[in-house]
Amino acid sequence: MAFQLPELPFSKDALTPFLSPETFDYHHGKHHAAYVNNANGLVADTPYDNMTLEAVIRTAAAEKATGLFNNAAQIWNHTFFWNCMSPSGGGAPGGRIGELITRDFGTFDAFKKQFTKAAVTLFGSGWAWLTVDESGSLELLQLSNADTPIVHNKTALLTIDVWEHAYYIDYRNARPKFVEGFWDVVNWQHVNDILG
Ligand code: MN3
Repeated sequence: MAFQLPELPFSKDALTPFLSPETFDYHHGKHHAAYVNNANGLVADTPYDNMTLEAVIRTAAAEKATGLFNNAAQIWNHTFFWNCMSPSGGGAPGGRIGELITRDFGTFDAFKKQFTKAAVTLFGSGWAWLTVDESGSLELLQLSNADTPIVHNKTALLTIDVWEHAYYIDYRNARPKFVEGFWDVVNWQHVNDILG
């Protein structure tokens, strides 16, 4: 079963001016697509061939199959990232995630500052994540390159891609401006759906 590039959950002009259609042409149409094509090439005619994407990620990590892990994890991370944004998103969260953020970070502003800092200060390429562990505690993670909460036994709730390819077309080198704009599109409904 070959992996497929998922459709974006919004039209590629839906998040303008935060992100331009050109960014999605490259980020989804070329980068995400390349991870799908690379992973399909690497699993073909191997024992990985019939595994789910999450099983490929866990197994490749355990077997130190670095090339496959990187491409498979990047498929999953990008699909998750698209679902973290919505043209009707932004603002302060309600529902369960609103309650958990208040419980674990004190205020939404305090959470926003810490998540922003994790995203802005991550050195090199990677992802900032909000996760929840088995005990139900929220935790921020800075993960480099393709690393993913799946192999850290955390459930992903929210992420921002801070690889340069995520923002260079619209913001050049100004990662902090990109991260600032993210708050206007955060899809809190998606986070609450995960929490059930
Ligand atoms: Mn990316």
